Amino acid sequence: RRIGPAFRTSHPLASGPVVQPAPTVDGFVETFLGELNYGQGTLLSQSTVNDQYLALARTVRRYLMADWLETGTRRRQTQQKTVGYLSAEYLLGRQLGNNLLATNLQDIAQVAMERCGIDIATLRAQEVEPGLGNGGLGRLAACFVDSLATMDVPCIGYGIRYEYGIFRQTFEADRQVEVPDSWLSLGNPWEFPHPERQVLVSFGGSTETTTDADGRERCTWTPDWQVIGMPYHYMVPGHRNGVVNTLRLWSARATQAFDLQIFNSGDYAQAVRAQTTAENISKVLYPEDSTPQGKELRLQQQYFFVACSLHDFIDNTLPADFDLRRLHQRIIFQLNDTHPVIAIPELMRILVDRKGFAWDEAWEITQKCFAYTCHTLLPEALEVWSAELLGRLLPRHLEIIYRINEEFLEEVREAHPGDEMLVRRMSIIAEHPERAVRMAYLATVAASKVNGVAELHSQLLRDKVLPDFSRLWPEKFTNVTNGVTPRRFVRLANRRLSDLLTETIGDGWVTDLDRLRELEPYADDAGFREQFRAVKQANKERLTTLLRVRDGLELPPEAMLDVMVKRLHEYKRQTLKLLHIVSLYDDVVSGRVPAEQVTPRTFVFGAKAAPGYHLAKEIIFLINAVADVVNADPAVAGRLSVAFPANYNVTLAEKLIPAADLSEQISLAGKEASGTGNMKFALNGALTIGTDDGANVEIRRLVGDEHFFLFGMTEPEVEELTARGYTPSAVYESDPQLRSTIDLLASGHFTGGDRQAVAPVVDNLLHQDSFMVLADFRAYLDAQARVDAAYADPDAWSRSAILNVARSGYFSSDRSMRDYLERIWHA
Ligand code: B1H
Repeated sequence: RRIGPAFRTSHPLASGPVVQPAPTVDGFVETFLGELNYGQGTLLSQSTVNDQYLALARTVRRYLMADWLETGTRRRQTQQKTVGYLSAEYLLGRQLGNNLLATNLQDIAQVAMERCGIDIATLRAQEVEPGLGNGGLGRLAACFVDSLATMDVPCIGYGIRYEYGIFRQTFEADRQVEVPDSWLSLGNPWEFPHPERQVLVSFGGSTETTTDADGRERCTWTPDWQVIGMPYHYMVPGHRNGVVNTLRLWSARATQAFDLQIFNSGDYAQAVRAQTTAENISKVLYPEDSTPQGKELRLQQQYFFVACSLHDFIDNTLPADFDLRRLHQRIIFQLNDTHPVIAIPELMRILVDRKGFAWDEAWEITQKCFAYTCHTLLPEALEVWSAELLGRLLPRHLEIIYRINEEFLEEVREAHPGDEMLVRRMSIIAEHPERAVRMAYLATVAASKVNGVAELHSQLLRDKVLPDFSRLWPEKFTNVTNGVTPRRFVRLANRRLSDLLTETIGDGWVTDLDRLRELEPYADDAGFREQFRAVKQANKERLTTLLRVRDGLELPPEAMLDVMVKRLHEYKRQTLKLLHIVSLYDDVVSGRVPAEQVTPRTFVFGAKAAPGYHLAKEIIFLINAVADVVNADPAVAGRLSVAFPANYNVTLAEKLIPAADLSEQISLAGKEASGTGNMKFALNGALTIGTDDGANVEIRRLVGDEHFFLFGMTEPEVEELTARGYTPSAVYESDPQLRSTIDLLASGHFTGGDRQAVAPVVDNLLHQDSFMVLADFRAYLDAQARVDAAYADPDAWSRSAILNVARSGYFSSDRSMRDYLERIWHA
């Protein structure tokens, strides 16, 4: 073993305390200048903004290092059960601000930078956020590791260090254009490469089964190519508690053997190309949210990071003599959706082929070591890998999956003799349209627990997605409603609100969000409401300034800020929002409603579309086209404006959410597993207009019906309409306002007369409308009218907004972690 402490002596300095810089302005300045001089090799007078940013980041890192090392030592000593969070995505957001907050160095750093003649805001803006995720699922993983560190729960977050994260979105002629996100190009001060902890991962080849002298069958897998996994460690600091956990992200490197083979054949250029093939594995994040593409490279990514992680924990983290029969006492691997599910046959392979366990014993251990979180209800989002591909890439794993399935189906036959239909339905292996592995079924069979991410979702998961499984093993299924970290999404993103909260109820809420309840009485305090409104107004002004500088948008700072930010997906129904805007505009330009009667509103969209999702890209185009015309039309000037800042990401979310008055959560009921943006808005004092879907259900129950604008069909109503047969054109015919709205869109009014340009979206709405936008249009407009009426009374609105904040403490990811600990991890 190349790893392990090289220095195991009892030398007095061997494990001595780490020298930490003093948490004073002087100490900070000295460390910062040291980092500039010795780390960046420059002088303050010569340094660039990037030099200064890197030196500042490395300064903050120094304040975390002692705690990181101490946490590591403590974890090794106490041997507590660890959460191994397996996730293909971590959407971390910028690190500098978060780490300054965690170390309580915000003020010191600011003064220290001033003393050096530097505006710290400029340095903050220099950081490119690590966008190693697509949307909610990746951000959830980031919130969870934050909470676990804050709660001092041992956790290793395992994932992939993509060289390119989610693409940067730009607009050209109103259409989305993707630009590679080269987030590492200016240096990454937050990561620690550990080449000594690298791991070999095998692919391809064939297997052979032989029988030992003692009659035991043994399988050997002879792979035909390998890559090296090199870990990069990231600090995950708890909030001011001296705890720093680790995020371990894997990067793929070519092996020398791999190059040499080809190199020896004399083709140098081919040898170098082969290196690229290996390193492609961690090159880029697949930008598909909700609809995974069955691409070979993606399966390589999945196996790559999972194989590295299991090996890392079993062979490099546990003591060398550890008895693996007790593995479940030291680790629970939480599977973040199906993306890491190949870890299940991998652990079986390790136990049976490498460690010599009997199958049954290995299976018993494996079942106790995994739990599975499902994040979707969309059938197209449930990953399925063709047996051909899986067998070609991971022949041994496919054999193991077949055996797991055989034994599982025996169990089904025993429980339900004679029901071969049931056996076929539950099989991990689908036979049509081709033989393929249903990863969600594999996860469900192997896992000790299966959870959905909001109450409604967990119910539908049991009833609609995995009904046979939930009948067979009712106790296996549970719910853990998602949550968000109040550190990043309130304390950091909304400093003004945070200060007001802390002045009013103390600062305990940052790590105990239920304390926000203490705010309730202040909803009736006119003075407090005034202060609360001033916070919102200041946040709006900050946003208006940002969008002016960042996107050249000119927005009125006084209007109601109506925000819909999330991935672009038909089921989320950005088109419903668009129809609302067009109908308001139509009312005015057609003269039906005088402009003065329209509540001034600024509509803000933020959304990336998967590059191959054509209809989603057409919707983006149409939103931009409508924005251009509405913003330029004097008929609605000062009343309606539409902003679609490009490249919505965590950084922009932190600016947008605190400024919002109205949060749009308008998915078709039964489609959004949870949503987490909905929670962030409520916690920042926006009111929600939403359907009865995902976590909206719980938000509404907690904040109260009177403080939530509910509309639209319920999930059973959607089912019923589907069964009856839904005809969107009939809805169009029957509602004059809808007709007028769609006709205006279709006329080419927003596209310089080009009717062709709007046809993809309009035709789809009229003739397909898979997510029933037209069916909910009337209810949505009525609800929006209620929003206008409510907004007209600022005191009543502020009261509702304050109650939204006060009653949303439940949506802290700290609470989610407590639920996982209690219901699933028992750690
Ligand atoms: C969610 C995904 C997802 N559900 C496939 N599923 C992906 C699926 O790269 N892929 O192939 C990526 C992501 N993401 C979201 O998870 C849900 O839609 C939200 O409702 C939920 O709030 C979030 C966190 O649970």
